Amino acid sequence: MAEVLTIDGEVARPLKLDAAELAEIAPAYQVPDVSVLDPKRTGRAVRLPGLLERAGVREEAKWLNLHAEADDFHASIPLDAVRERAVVIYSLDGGPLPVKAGGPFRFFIADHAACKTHEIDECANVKFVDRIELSRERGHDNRPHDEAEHAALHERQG
Ligand SMILES: Nc1nc2c(c(=O)[nH]1)N[C@H]1C(S)=C(S)[C@@H](COP(=O)(O)O)O[C@H]1N2
Ligand SMILES: [Mo]
Repeated sequence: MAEVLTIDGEVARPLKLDAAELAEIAPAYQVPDVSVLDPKRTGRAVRLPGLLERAGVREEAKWLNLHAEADDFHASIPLDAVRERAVVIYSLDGGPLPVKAGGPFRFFIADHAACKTHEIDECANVKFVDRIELSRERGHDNRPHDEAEHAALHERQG
């Protein structure tokens, strides 16, 4: 089964898109090389507004809930704060984005703050994201919230 990214919640048209369908989103929303956003990152990405437009995001949507079923990691962030600078990285060198790069889909916020310094921090760059859920209220978030938890998470990630 192809890997798909679900976009649902406060949207007119819930979507399930695979990498090929993400690549078909209008060129204006494509970022062919994410290193332009962060020199340490590679791959092809699509800007968040391209996804929101396809899904028909509702006015009431205020929070973006990023879910990674693979390792049960979740972040809930205010939509307006990231709308114009968030992307989903979905491909590398013409193939799928590898798991070791956070694939098949990786949420990425340009100019994110350092870990735990803000709601919009590096920890919200959710790897293996399989569902982007729009909501009116803040949703489930299990990002590490103290130094020890965070160190333990990074230890597990290697
Ligand atoms: N699915 C998932 N995404 C995740 C994490 C995680 O444990 N699981 N860790 C987060 C944290 S705490 C950080 S700081 C960044 C690290 O991303 P990097 O390994 O690409 O630098 O990924 C974030 N995304
Ligand atoms: Mo982090």
